[in-house]
Amino acid sequence: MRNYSLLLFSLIFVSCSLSTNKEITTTSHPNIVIIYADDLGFGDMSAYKSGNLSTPNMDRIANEGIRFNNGYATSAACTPSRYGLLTGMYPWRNKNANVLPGDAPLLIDPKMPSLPRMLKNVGYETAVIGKWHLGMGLGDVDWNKSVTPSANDIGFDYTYLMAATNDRVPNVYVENGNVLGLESDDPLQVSYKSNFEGEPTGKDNPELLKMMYSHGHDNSINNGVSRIGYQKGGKSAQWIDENMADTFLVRAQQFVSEKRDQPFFLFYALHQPHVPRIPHPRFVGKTGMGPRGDVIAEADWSIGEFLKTLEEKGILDNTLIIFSSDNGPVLDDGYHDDSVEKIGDHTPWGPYRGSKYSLFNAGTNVPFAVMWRNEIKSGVSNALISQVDIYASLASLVGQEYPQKGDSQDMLDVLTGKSKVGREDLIIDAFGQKKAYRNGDWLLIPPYQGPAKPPWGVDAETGFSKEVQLYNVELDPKQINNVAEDNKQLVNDLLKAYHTAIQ
Ligand code: NG6
Ligand code: CA
Repeated sequence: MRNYSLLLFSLIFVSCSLSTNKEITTTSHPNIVIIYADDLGFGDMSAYKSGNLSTPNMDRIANEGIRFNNGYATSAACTPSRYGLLTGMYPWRNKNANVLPGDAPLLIDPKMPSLPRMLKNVGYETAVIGKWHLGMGLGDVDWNKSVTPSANDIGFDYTYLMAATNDRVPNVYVENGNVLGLESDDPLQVSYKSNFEGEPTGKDNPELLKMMYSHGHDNSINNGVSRIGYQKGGKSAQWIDENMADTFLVRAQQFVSEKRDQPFFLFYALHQPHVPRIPHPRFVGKTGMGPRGDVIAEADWSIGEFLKTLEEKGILDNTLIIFSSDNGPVLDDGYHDDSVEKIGDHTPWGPYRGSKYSLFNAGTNVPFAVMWRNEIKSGVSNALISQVDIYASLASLVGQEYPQKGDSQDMLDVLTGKSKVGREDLIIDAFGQKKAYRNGDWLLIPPYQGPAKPPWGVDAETGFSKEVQLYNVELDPKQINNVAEDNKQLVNDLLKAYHTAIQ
């Protein structure tokens, strides 16, 4: 009798755990991967057929899934867009959500709603690998100790990060809050105020540079490239830019291979084509467009290898992959890297006006594609969608709700191609948190006092003007005709709607 009960108990136990596993691996809980490029323009991805580069692996995501023509980053710069993506909240609601220095404290309050924590709470294993740029620690970080709070405190189980950008110190990898490869007799020091005595800089020691800066970027030197900010020591931990793509790829492959039997969420945050653009020698000269083109080829290859791993592990079909970029493209962003000289006829901004840092359309209308072979039929969508919607949409997928009134809208049916009706409107912002409003085909830029170009020397248009601007992005993608003057009533209506939307 006793044995019989034991058997019954074991059977119930086994079938319960099986059914739990089954529930978790069905269509409601696919693996989720966000592959996020850094400064990749609409026209840089060949699936959009508006530039000269070839990106077959990025295109595969679009061709086997859905290519969004009106997919937006929340901002024309990195930190704010990442903030919007991970919190479901427009970044301009937080006055600190601007491009951060490499020693900034963690920007996302661990008490805020966060995409990784929402997924973790329903059983996902979560990881972020690659560029972070959302701060870590509480300020005044001691890089020689465990840095906390960090990405691990907002819901990521595993984190392998570049703290800020590839052009900002510290130039080290931080794994779960710990700088990798440090030696105790050579501590790492970082400052954004002044140099450490005796340390070379790009400004004073240009003879040590393998790539010359064009504006900014003349502080501490690592791997023959001067950066923004000062650092001393930690030599054994300093990264080699040429190996960065492989370094992140291997971790990403390892994570999905290890976690293949359970639902996982990976935020794979590529560092390309942000400056300094330094591809592995395997990719040098691949595109004839200089380093900017070559690092895009390298990013594309990395995506291909990553997809291959998912395929080999038998999990590609049930992995929902979102591919996008944190902001629009830029050519010379601070280094002489031939990005201007070798651009030829290529149009990183696609058919649009603007770039990174711009309220014009190309600043935020970025590559956006979603693939999930088990569930999504391939196609093209013109629905208006923002990266801020990813939170609520994925919450809806896994049976959760966005926990408070946020900006994120549930676009699950749009993401999966069941609906072509996207958002009615959205807000974008450019540097200094200046906002613009897209509603239908209209892009409204309210009047601003700010400069027409960012003040630090980059060749970009902010889109700021003292006059109100109204463009029909569909009919006039180059945003040549400001039709505000001829459509006063419409401008008033849109301004009213804009003011309601930013409440
Ligand atoms: C700017 C940098 C630029 C880039 C950008 C952030 C200078 C002169 N320019 O301040 O090179 O690093 O910040 O880019 O310092 S982002 O994609 O991470 O937002
Ligand atoms: Ca960026």
